[in-house]
Amino acid sequence: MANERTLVLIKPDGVMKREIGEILTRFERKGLKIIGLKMLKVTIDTAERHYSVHKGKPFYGSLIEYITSGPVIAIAMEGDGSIAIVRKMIGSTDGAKAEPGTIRGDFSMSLNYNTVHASDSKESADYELLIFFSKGELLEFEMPDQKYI
Ligand code: FUP
Repeated sequence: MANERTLVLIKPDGVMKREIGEILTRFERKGLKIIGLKMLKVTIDTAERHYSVHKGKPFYGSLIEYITSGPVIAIAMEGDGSIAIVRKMIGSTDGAKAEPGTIRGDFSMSLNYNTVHASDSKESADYELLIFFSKGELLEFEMPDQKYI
C-alpha cells in the first residue's frame, strides 16, 4: 500500500471536551506517524478554503461559523494507506450514527459538532495539508520502531 499523508483536525468540540490527548493517542497507537502538529484558531479565509467543496450547501454557513468558533488542533500524519485507515478510525459523519469504537462514535452525538475532520482522498489530503502546514513544517524522519508497524 502506498505511503500517504493525511490531515486530521480536532474540531472545537473535541478541544472543549478535553479529548486532544485521547485522540492523538489513538492515532499513535495505531501506528500512524505524526509529522506535523499545531493548535490554531481557524480564520474565516482558511475555513472557506478548507470547506470550498461545500460552498452553496445549506449547512455551509454553520460549518464555517463552527470551525472558526474556537481552537482547533491540526495533525499531519503519514503511513501506508493512512487516508482510508484514518477515515475508518473517525467513523461516519454523524456522531449519532457513527459506530462505537470510532472517534465520532465515542465522542459525539452530533452531525455538526462531530469532533474531528479527516481528509477523504489523496486529492483532498494534498489540498488540505497545505492549507494548515507549510511544506517545511511537514517533517521527514524515521521512527525507530517502524519495522513493527
Ligand atoms: P466528513 O467527510 O465525514 O467530515 O463529511 P462531509 O465532508 O460530508 O461534511 C463535512 C462537515 O459538514 C461534517 F463534518 C459535518 C458537516 N455537515 C453538516 O453539518 N450537515 C450535513 O448535512 C453534512 C455535513
